Amino acid sequence: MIAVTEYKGETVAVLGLGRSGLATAKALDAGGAQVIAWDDDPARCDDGVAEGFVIADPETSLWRGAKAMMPSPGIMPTHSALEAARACNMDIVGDIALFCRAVRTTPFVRLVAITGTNGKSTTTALVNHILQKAGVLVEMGGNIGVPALQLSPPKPEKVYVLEVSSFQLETAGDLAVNIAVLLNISPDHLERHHTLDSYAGLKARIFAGQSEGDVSIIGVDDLHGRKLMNELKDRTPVKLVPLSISHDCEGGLYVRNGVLFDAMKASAQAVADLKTTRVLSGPHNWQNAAAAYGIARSLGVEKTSIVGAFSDFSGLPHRMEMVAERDGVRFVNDSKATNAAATAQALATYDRIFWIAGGVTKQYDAGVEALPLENLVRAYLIGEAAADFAHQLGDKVDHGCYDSLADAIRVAAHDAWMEARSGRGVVVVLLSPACASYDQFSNFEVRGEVFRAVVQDVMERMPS
Ligand code: UMA
Repeated sequence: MIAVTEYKGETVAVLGLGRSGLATAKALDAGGAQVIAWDDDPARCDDGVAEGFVIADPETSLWRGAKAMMPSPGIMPTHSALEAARACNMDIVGDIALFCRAVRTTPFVRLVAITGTNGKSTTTALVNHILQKAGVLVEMGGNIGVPALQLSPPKPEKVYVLEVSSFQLETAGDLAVNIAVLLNISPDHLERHHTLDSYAGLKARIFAGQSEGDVSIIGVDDLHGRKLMNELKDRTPVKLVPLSISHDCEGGLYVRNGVLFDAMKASAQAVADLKTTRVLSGPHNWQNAAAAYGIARSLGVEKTSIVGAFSDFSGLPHRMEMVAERDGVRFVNDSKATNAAATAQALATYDRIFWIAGGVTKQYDAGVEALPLENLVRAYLIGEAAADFAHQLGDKVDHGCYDSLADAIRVAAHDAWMEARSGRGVVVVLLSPACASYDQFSNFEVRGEVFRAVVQDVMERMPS
């Protein structure tokens, strides 16, 4: 745990006592602050009491006396306690800002922050893997699941790799990290950020506070990335590294036909054929690999060491995770694909796909009609979105609607095994919902676990 000392002797208010809220409360308490806390879920307040924190309703005067408020990332900016804090000019500071300010005081600590709509977890995990293999003292955290303030204390030369979400960027202030990465921007979380422009504006905060000697890596394959690159070009002393998987980039990193080129310092040099790697072979991962390469090179890791680490990176759960393969049928869990852009990547990666999709659609997504449907053999539709997806697929793709994920998996597995008998190579049963999970599951992780368990059950019941 990191002790946050900047509020020593002051009263501070922690709003939300989930993973990041509890870690924040403990870090502030360890640094000598008087912590008052609240969660709208009484069970979480009980967790706070068990940890020894003072629990007080934000409506009480105790909160008005606080020096600062620390809201959890999942709490909407319109929450009444946040509105009240803004009304009385209270500082509102998120855990990522507290973390960066606390660890930066240790000499030679280096901070890497990664954001983007898709791929940020994979990139974060890949950087962590590369640095570990290169013998660098490294730890990763943030949106990837381990609250930043729960990481272990800083040591000179230690590298912290943070995945940072748009929610966290709302309260991150000037992060001033050594290396900041924006992978891509496509519509997501607009129920909270309202417009794509405001979402993109938040994402751009990843670069806030950077100065000479720092590095900004910017994915320029979408309009917002390109716009940001142009804006920063003439007004930052930071080293700007454009990154593309669609065109060659002078002074940057790019992937052409699966081959990663490094043009950061000198003329472009081919450094790795990503197509030959086990996990990073699909186009969506080329962007992640290129960004991870740029980060590791900027930290002084040798090219050969980075390329070696690409080969044995095992990927992340719920992101195009191969969970089983038998008799020509591969089962892939891509439960993390909660929006159309993420699913589009998965559909472009495999050839003959038995596709399980559905859940709660994001209103602003273009819809399944806009997805690359040419590799689909059949679609198995579930959840709230099933009827709408069925309507959109029409007679373009054979499809059926199912009551549960388990039903969809069983029928898809049967159909896929029938198809695999044709002997034309591996077919894929792919869970890539293009939807949020909360009509059927508490989160995408639970949905992915159910997929794994049902696939396991189907395999066990198969005659050998
Ligand atoms: N709560 C309230 N009032 C509200 C809303 C929530 O009191 O109006 C309370 C809940 O009762 C709960 C707590 O706040 O006890 C939950 O806080 P939270 O939603 O911020 O969840 P944490 O457990 O603290 O997890 C957060 C991130 N969650 C979100 O951003 C929604 C986790 O990202 C992150 O891994 C974790 O901190 C550690 O840094 C998850 C996520 O879904 C993976 N992120 C989104 C995404 O990737 O798309 C952004």
